[in-house]
Amino acid sequence: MTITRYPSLAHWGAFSALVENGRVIKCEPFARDAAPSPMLAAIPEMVHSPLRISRPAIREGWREGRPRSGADRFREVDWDEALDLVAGELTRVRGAFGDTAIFGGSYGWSSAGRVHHARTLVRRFLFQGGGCVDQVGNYSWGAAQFLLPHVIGTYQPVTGRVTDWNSVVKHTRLVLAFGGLRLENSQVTSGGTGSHVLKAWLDRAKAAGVEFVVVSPTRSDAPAFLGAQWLSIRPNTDTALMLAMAHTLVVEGRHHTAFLDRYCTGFDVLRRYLMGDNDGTPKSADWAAAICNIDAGTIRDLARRASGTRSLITCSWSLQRAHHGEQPYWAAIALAAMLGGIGLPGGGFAFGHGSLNGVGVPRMDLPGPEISTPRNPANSAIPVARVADMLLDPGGSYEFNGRTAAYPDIRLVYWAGGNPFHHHQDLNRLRRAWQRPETIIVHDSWWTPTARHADIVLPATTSLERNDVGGSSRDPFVFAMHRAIAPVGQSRNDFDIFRDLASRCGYEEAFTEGRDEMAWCRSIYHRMRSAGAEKNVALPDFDSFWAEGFADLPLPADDFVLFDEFRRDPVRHRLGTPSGRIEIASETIAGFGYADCPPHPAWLAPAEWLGGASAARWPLHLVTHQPGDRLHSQMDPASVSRGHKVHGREQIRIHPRDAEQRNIKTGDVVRVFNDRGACLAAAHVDAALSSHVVMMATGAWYDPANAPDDLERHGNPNVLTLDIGTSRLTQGPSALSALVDIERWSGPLPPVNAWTPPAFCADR
Ligand SMILES: Nc1nc2c(c(=O)[nH]1)N[C@H]1C(S)=C(S)[C@@H](COP(=O)(O)OP(=O)(O)OC[C@H]3O[C@@H](n4cnc5c(=O)[nH]c(N)nc54)[C@H](O)[C@@H]3O)O[C@H]1N2
Ligand SMILES: Nc1nc2c(c(=O)[nH]1)N[C@H]1C(S)=C(S)[C@@H](COP(=O)(O)OP(=O)(O)OC[C@H]3O[C@@H](n4cnc5c(=O)[nH]c(N)nc54)[C@H](O)[C@@H]3O)O[C@H]1N2
Ligand SMILES: [Mo]
Repeated sequence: MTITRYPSLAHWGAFSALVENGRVIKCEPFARDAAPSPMLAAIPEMVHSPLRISRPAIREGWREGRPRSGADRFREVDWDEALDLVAGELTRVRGAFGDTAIFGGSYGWSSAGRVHHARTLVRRFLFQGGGCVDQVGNYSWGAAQFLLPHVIGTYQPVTGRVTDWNSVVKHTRLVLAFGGLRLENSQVTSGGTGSHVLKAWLDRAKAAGVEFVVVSPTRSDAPAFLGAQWLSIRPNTDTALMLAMAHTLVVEGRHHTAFLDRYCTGFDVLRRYLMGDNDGTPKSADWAAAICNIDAGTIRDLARRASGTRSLITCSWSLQRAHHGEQPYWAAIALAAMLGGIGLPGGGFAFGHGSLNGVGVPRMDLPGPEISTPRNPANSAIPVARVADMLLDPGGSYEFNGRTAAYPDIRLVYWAGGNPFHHHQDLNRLRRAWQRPETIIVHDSWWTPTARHADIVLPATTSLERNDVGGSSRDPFVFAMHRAIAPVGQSRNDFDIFRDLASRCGYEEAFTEGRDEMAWCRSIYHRMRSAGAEKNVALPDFDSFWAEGFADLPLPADDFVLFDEFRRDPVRHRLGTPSGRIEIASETIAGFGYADCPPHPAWLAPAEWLGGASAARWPLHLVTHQPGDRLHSQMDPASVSRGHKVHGREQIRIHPRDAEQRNIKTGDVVRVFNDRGACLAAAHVDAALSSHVVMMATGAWYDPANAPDDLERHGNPNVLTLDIGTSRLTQGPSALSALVDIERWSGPLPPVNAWTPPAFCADR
């Protein structure tokens, strides 16, 4: 049998799909990838998985209003019936309740291919049909996105454009990495990557003599070869540590007054707070030591080391995915300003070095390939992570970034390219909220937990079954993605599904703009090529690009240094803040009067943390990090991820002392629980953790047992996490603020059903 190779791309890397007899048998990494992701091995299994949705399906009991249990049977129907039904529901709901009765934010990563990017397509389709309620922000860096414009006039540094690794290797002497530099996370770039380079950059930095200090609840947040100093910190207390470093700088006269005077505003306000002028509490190293469990001498020493050399303060995105997540980011900027290195090569602050492969990678400043999203005529959107609040409280009011708004009354939910039963917090609450809408429509390729909780499920092709162009504004490559196999089952491309729906609703031409799949591939590539031409970057013509399988951008001539122009000329290159400067205190935020986001960086105790009152009852802080062996929930059923399950459960890491107290050993099945829920997991005793911290990866497919106990059997930690906004300013997710307890599971081990497709009822 002959084997044919097709170039393709996933968020975790570029590859060639090897196809034999109509099946993908292997994915070979892109030849120029320095460190390909092992996750490529999951693709053939997933493409041909028994969990593929093969036909459109309708949930039994939907019409009768029976609750969505996740265990309902489905009736398979043909495409015409399904599409008529969907078009009919959209028309009915728009007519009876208006466009804002449709929720189409559809948060989620979808595919790396940009023509077929499902979330872009569903929003485009719904916006053109009259609009819908959208979502703004994201779960990745939602708090930062709405805070940073007030402080530095832009949120560009969280999009990946930070002082680049070239500049760090050459100029930085000390990297202070809050939240660490986790190599596992660098397997991924949204929109894919041609080469995994974090390890190589860290090697070069190490060889250049750069020192690393990693502040984190686990030693494993820094790869061992880095020889980093590990400061074990209590989760969610980085702000106190940063403020105490700032306090040390002030009392020892080490802060850079010339920088603060010329480039910042509001330092006096922060200074008074640091000294305790108003509240009688100096934010000294001794004060912080009791909060973050790091001794005062170490804190003072760190401040001195950072001020005596070219230091870079970088924070992982995880720091702001917590209650009051604005504060560590604002405090990091204030601290970097006090150190005076902002705008100097290798100095200042950065976010996300180590959160994603593309962060800090030298790249020309050009957009990636993208399909455009039209305006939403319904002009309505909620902060992304407030979805359960919205569903539970129609008409209820909420505050967000200086505005007060009311939640819409949602009758129909449309989701394509995301998995809310993966990404949202407090899933038992989401499940209650999810019962409110009359109709839920989902496109996916697999029977995910979200698909099983939907009423109308439409099977989507995977990237291997269609032609596309992929890439990202954070990666120096753009990729041709060739259709490698025929659609599996009766799956169809999201694009074709929406085209046919748009046709039924009378706006096909607007949706397609007269283009078919290949015409869209050409069009988005040409847009990128023209943007390149304006900057004298010559990309090959489409046909050569398509035949070659990729194109790459030349390296930029200069190292990128965040805010170097502002540093050179703060008048000409004033920032986009009201003062044009870095706002260490913000009058705009002061004007909002939010007690949960004061007008300067401040220590605010999170709703749940180890120093709080509830820790007496729930003594362990649960940190939920990104999974090293899958992308969120994607590919969880494949062998790469499955191979790390123990007794079929996701692992939970626990400190030896905490394990011993509970008579728990590595390999034991445990129940992790709090007032919101409980899940099973397999214990892994790990001395590389801070004590009273337990850690679980996200992404095990949600597997709720039925009432009364709501036990989640597989190890999805989002049944335990807290579903509140970071603050009224940004309303980001607070996933990383959760307290739990844990005990050995002695009952019979229930089966995990999440990877078994639903039952189907016979055709009528
Ligand atoms: N506790 C906790 N929770 C978290 C986080 C955390 O740190 N802690 N992190 C959060 C973060 S940062 C993020 S970004 C989110 C991620 O949340 P999501 O992006 O929702 O997670 P994914 O599992 O990537 O879901 C993508 C879905 O799209 C489907 N899909 C892929 N390609 C296609 C396609 O071509 N067409 C269609 N129709 N569907 C497709 C996949 O099968 C999958 O079901 O999770 C968040 N949740
Ligand atoms: N393999 C793989 N890589 C991924 C993803 C994936 O699903 N799989 N997802 C991608 C996505 S969507 C995103 S947004 C990024 C997210 O990137 P991040 O948000 O940076 O990643 P996390 O894994 O959530 O957290 C990184 C580390 O932060 C530490 N941490 C948690 N809380 C605290 C705290 O309070 N203080 C300090 N100092 N440290 C803390 C934890 O020890 C954790 O290991 O990752 C991306 N990379
Ligand atoms: Mo994310």
